[in-house]
Amino acid sequence: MSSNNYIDLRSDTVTRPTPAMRKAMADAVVGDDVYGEDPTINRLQEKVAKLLGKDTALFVPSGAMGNQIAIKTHTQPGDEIIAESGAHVFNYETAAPSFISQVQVQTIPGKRGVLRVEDLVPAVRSSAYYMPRTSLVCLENTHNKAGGTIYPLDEIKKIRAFTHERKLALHLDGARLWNASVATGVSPKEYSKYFDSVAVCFSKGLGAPVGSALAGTKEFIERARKYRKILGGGMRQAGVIAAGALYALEHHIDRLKEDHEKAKVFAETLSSVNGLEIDQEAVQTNIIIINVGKTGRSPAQILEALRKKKVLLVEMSYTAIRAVMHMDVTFSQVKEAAGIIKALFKA
Ligand code: TLP
Repeated sequence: MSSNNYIDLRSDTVTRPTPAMRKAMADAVVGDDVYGEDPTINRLQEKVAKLLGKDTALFVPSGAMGNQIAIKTHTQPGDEIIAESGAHVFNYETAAPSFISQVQVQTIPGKRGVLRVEDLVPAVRSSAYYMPRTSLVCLENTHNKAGGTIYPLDEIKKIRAFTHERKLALHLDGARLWNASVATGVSPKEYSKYFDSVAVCFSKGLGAPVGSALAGTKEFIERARKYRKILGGGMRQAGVIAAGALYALEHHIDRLKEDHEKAKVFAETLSSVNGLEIDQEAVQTNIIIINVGKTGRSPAQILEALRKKKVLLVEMSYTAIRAVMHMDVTFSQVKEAAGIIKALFKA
């Protein structure tokens, strides 16, 4: 349950470990992972590699670190990478591609977060010496800023064929890949098959307190391990947190469908509210983006009014706010929150 009687829908990152997860963490067998000797981390990495069908995986403290290590490992300074305009790697990782990897990001607006191969073809630079070298394409599944939208597998396959032909690396920000998989029935392994590297998170919908992983070939992960150390992500007896991630993978994937149902209920309740606009077709998993541009109130004003009623949402853009469903809110809290928002716009 959310603390202080707030219904906290700011993110699926706000969950607290369950008693059973805490027990698994307390009981974890640990060792020094900088020596590769933490059995729980090794078990987690093996499990993730298997789930994603990759040679190997690397435990990292955060999703941002997983993505940024991937970008660093795939590129050289002065390169250009391509991402959708709303991509997390571009918008919410504090300009890390330029700060850490010294690459620039070419962004292309997609439809509901999805870039098609036709969008990529003209974006890849020619080999003229004065052009940046395009070296990497990053996709996001599910797509956060677009509202938890799912990348169609057919489009991923086409993009893979294209990037392969043009010798570009393809990275997946799969922070919420589990949500995409539960919603479509397409396995994480099938989604991952088309990517050179995949970053996944355990601390979003799966409810673990900390942790993400980056998966790829043995050679790729060996180089990535060096960058993890450079960035300060070489941890010691971190099996304590890896145990939470393992517990999450073993127990919390299937239940994501409940969060998707909550999102539908929430979005439908708000569909007829004056001034609020929700792209119902974009509500495919656990995120709802509400456009408030026509309410005459700013996101900040709306969020403040909701906070007073003990409902927390977050600003997503100049005209939009976001609600995210997760395991620490009940169906009745979700209905209550939707009712409070509805009431706010009746007056
Ligand atoms: N996203 C957070 C915020 O940064 C917006 C959230 O509350 O949704 N990729 C995607 C698609 C993400 O949504 C996030 C987190 C990350 C990467 C970064 O993960 P962390 O926060 O673990 O670095």
